[in-house]
Amino acid sequence: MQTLSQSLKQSGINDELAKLITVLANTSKDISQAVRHGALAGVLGVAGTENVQGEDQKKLDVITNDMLKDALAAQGSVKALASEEEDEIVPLSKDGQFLVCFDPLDGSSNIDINSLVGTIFSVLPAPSGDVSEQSFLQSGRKQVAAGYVLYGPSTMLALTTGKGVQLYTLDPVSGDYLLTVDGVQISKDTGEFAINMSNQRFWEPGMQAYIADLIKGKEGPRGKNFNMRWIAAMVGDVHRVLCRGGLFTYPTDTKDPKKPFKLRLMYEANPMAFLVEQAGGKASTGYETILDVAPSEIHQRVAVILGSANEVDACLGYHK
Ligand code: FBP
Ligand code: AFP
Repeated sequence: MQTLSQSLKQSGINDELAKLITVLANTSKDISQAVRHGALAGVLGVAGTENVQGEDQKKLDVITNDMLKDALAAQGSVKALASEEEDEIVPLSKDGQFLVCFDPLDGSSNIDINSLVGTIFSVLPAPSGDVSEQSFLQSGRKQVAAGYVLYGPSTMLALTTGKGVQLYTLDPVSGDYLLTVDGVQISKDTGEFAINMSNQRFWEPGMQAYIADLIKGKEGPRGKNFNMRWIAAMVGDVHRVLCRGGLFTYPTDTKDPKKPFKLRLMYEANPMAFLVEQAGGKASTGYETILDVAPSEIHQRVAVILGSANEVDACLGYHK
């Protein structure tokens, strides 16, 4: 099996980008260790601080954010970073070629229950001149790399540099990421969906009608039974979609009128949409392709509907 460094070399991407991906991957190995030590290392529980979106920061959110920040600062090719756990962008190397956006530990509510969590990252080209928040406001189409690391029964890295999607598994013996699936393809059709059903009464009428028809199963207009899965960590749900198809959505809702969307564009929706499109799936807000959304701020949120192409189309049909 190829190691990550062998497969990056073979992919023909530029050396600087390959080095940056290697740094992200190596840091994720340290994060994997911190996550695995859990309560033994005293890293569970809240840090006593809030992030910019007013959410309690868990100790591991803060620790993993610092790990990535330190690694990227030492790397030299990153002009600035934006993180879910940082209010403002963090300028790094003046002449860096890249901007990196990340959610250091997605699925925070799973940390204390020893369930799935992950790291999500997106790499954008850095415009010339002084860096500011404006430099980051590029559509997801501009991403030069994106991926996630899933800290599950095994640690897995899903990566795209615009040449398909590769899945690597961390070998606990050698400490290398080994290429276990090359050219991931999401099945066009599916009988599985993922949504937080407890928000049903807050969804738009189109989403209510779509999910109601899925639940009617064989006897309903779709003429087949659907199964539901919800991990409460986007990395886990998107990983399942990459492995066996499915539709994942965190739709628009009116639960909190000031916050109609839950997931963040720059470091959750965009990288996942890039992976999903590269694997033959689709990703939409319900009204617009996610990768074409013009960002207005780094912590912006969007509605997300992604996965098996025909099922995303079926869902979008209810939004017209
Ligand atoms: P965090 O970044 O705060 O973890 O929120 C994102 C997320 O955990 C997604 O990964 C997941 O799909 C969703 O929130 C779960 O939301 P809910 O609490 O409604 O189940
Ligand atoms: P298995 O023993 O075949 O894994 O089934 C048990 C179980 O996975 C259980 O752990 C879950 O709570 C339940 O099945 C999930 O069932 P659904 O497939 O109906 O969600």
